[in-house]
Amino acid sequence: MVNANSRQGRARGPAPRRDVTEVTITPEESPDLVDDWLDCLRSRQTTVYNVLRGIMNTDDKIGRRDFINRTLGAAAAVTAAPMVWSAQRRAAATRRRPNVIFMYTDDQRYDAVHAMGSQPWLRTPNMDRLMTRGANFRNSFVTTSLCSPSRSSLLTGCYPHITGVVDNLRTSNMRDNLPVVFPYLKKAGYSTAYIGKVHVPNFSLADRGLDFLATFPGQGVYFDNTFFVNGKETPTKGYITDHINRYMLEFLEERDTAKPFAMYVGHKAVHSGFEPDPKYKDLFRNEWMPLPQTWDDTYEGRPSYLKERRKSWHGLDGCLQKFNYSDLQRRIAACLVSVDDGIGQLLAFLKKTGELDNTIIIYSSDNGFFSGQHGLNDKRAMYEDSIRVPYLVHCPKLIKPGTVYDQMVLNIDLAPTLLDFAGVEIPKHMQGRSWKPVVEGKERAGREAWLYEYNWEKAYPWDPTQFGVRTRRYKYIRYPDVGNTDPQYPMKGELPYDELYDLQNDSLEMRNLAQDTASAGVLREMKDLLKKKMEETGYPGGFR
Ligand SMILES: [Ca+2]
Repeated sequence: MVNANSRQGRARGPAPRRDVTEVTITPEESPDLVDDWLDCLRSRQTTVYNVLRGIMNTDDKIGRRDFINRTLGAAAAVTAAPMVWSAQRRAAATRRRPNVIFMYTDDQRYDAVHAMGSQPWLRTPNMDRLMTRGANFRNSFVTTSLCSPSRSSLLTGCYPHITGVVDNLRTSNMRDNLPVVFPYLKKAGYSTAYIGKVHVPNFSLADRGLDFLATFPGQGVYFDNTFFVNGKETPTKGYITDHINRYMLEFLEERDTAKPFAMYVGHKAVHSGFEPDPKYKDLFRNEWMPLPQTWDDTYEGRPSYLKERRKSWHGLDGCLQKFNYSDLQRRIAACLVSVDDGIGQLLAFLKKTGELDNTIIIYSSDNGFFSGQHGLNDKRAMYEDSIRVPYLVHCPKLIKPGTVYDQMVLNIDLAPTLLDFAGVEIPKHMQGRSWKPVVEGKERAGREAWLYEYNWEKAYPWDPTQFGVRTRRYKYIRYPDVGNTDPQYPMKGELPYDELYDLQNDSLEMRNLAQDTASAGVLREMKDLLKKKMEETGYPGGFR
């Protein structure tokens, strides 16, 4: 196997070269950063808050990049745990460890799997196999419903305000010395690979503990995409999903079979502009796609930005100037067929090599998606369609066919979960928690509540900055007054603004209870819970 620790395609300019295979960040390395970080948390400085809400004021005393590097560097410095493995321990543990695969799409709705029943026109027989022969985590969420921030969490197990990737923009930087999951797995004896889309701005997976890396900068293109395979520029002809599937199989064929393997597969599909393989493009042409129940939402008692967003590129009155609704759904369905083909190839390969029983396959998406629900398109907002993702787990050795889990799992849980299954001690700086105890039947309740964050993006200015907390029953969304003077910032004069939903009695989130006097007690509790979660996760600036 060739080594991936070499030049790799990068989104922009030369990224710093640093071998993080050893994964050692200690307070001794950067004592000043520790002090900075703690000072920030103590003082809740306005400047600090301004930086992390995604707005760079020109009169800030320190630059955004500098701030993130300094403070977040300190966060990891305080908590990162060194790993110590004896050769004997490693060899013994390696023999019984499962292979782990994380495959994810881009912008796939949580219910865009045929076997889930809500979109019966879909043709996803292999996703269906993962679900019916494995498990469906039906309460799976992302802590930011946006590509790059969520992807940074999937790689590190940390919230976006810790990874530094607070939005999709090129000014948003992954902190260079925050470890991703691969060096831990490699050090534990795993053969490691990443295939496909990464899409984290100014970030490269080269030198980050991978034995095989076949990727491309940014979004890539659906046809004739240029990959960088272990640093080598490699043009391709044809459909991107087929090439991602091919590289996946190439890694599996060529890896060191004496070791267990860990592999991420990141698909470009089913991201806009939804371009299917020509051989599948007419597959659904006779399908009639019903409009979702909340299509005609009038947003009564709800934040005013929704009406504006409906008219934008991220709302149906804007988006459907280009796509008609049924055509949009047909395109998405056709893109998923190629992804599903790859799952079929993967299952067949693992069956052939006798590894299927001891391989954990996790299938998900980087964020959810509005497909007309609430009159919206795209993601970002904290409503269920946007924050829920599919989460299928297949491993015959561990999971009985058709298992359904109701425990809430998050994108930040992935990295710690993979390490847990690999027998690696979970580093303290990772903020997610392993769901291995859930699968083992040791944790019936799961987490009680979790923090959501979204930072305003100037490029798509309809959604304001928002924080939120979701419990099993309730959801509270806070649109803070961040003092943004940009003319495009939404809801001026209405901020701060609260939303509260009782998901048990209003699963479609149509009735905002924030002004309901009978719900005042719940609102107060949820607000306190949000403050607590922001503190626990080190959100600089805290609640506003
Ligand atoms: Ca995405």
